[in-house]
Amino acid sequence: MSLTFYTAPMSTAGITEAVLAELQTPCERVTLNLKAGDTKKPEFLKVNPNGTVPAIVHDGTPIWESSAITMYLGETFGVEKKLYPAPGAQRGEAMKWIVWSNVVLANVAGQHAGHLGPDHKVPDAAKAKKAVTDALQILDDGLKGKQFLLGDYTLADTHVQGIVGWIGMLEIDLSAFGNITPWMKRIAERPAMAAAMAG
Ligand SMILES: N[C@@H](CCC(=O)N[C@@H](CS)C(=O)NCC(=O)O)C(=O)O
Repeated sequence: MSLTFYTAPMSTAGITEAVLAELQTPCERVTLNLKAGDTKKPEFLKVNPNGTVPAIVHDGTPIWESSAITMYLGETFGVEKKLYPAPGAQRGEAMKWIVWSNVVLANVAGQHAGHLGPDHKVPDAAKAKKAVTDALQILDDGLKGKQFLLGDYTLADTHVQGIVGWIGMLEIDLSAFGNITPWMKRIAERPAMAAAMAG
């Protein structure tokens, strides 16, 4: 088995870093320097033509998009370890949260992030921020009465918390969400997460 992981510090690849830490799957790590333009170099564009991290190559097959990587690593290495559901309704729920966090949550957060900094006072900044808090409310409601998204901890939690952690750095008060805040704390206390953060 060969698994290569293309990563960069302080990037979306942190999600895959956490997923691999949970799975304890050995891999060869290639750390790229975003500022030096490593993701746009021809040798990396052969792996990921989008020029973004994370990307993995498993036994010769390149896979990009963090949500696809989480689901692929989960189904390949996580089922026996009880970190990812077997095919069925629970698998569907895991996929729902993982894809939603990239397609909906990260998207509205990205639009809101565009309003921060010098352009902070643009007219629809309040609307952009509300789109983020509305999406976070969906997550908060999904966590109601549960320790984790599917009840027990899965890689869906690992993935979604990565996006929420980023949102916490975008002038959004996560403490306003009564279920998200303790959920983030429970995840941060996991040894694999501590290791991923330190790594
Ligand atoms: N939707 C992609 C987003 C990946 C992405 O935008 N990665 C950024 C870092 S956070 C990147 O590699 N940018 C290229 C660069 O800055 O050179 C995913 O979830 O994997």
